[in-house]
Amino acid sequence: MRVDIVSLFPEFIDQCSAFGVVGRARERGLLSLHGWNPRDYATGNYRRVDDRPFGGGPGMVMLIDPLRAAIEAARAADPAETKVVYLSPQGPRLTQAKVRELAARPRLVLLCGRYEGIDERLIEAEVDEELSIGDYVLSGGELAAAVVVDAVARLQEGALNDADSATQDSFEADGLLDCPHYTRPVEHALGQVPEVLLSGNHAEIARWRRMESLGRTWLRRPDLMDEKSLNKADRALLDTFRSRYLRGLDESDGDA
Ligand code: 9D3
Repeated sequence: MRVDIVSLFPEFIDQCSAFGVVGRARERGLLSLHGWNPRDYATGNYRRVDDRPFGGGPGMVMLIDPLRAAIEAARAADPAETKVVYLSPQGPRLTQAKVRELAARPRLVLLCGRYEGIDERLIEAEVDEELSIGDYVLSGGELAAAVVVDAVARLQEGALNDADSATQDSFEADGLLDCPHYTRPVEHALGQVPEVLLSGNHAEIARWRRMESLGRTWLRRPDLMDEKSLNKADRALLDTFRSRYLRGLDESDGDA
């Protein structure tokens, strides 16, 4: 997959994608990143990329023409059809479903804003989709673009090694949170590893992990869970988790 990034700081996303799974995907040729800096397409002695907002107010607005030239250069670099995604606080929030959709495309142009934002006419003319990464204020779209690049890169066929376990991930399997993980040593001053994980009984271990995933999702992210759509086995596991959890709460009440 090819991702073109239009940004005043294209090196930033490059650096964000140099390590780990994403770095390896790039080394393996599964992902290529190309930066396009609107500054390089700005004209005049000052190479301006922004100006003051009509109507007044604080901050600056990115100019249409340098951005448009950079987007057109990015489009022209590869004939495959491309979608232009503008990372912006006004977009719907990025989800794993959207990540899967973007990851399946041959290429993508990511547009990053700085300052107060981009002239609305450029957005209307060139942008296919806006995406936010969450309800907090960043100082520009670059970190959000790096998030998109990371999330789509690891879904490229061959990007993950067996050890990276794409399908066991929360969200990717069935939208549940992950179960807890443990490694050596078995006994530690901070506590011991749950007995079941040492049992060698793989069916029991799978059941325990499923129960923990269900239980944690119920406790921490009930918004992700539709209990009515759980099958019988999952409902039974969640009931077991709940009764153990409630008993645990009882005990701590008793101690107090
Ligand atoms: C303080 C500035 N705000 C005035 C009400 C508006 C504003 C403009 C530009 C807020 C943030 C930004 C820059 N943010 C992004 O470019 C951005 C972003 C974000 O801030 N949060 C979550 N997702 C994203 S994607 C791009």
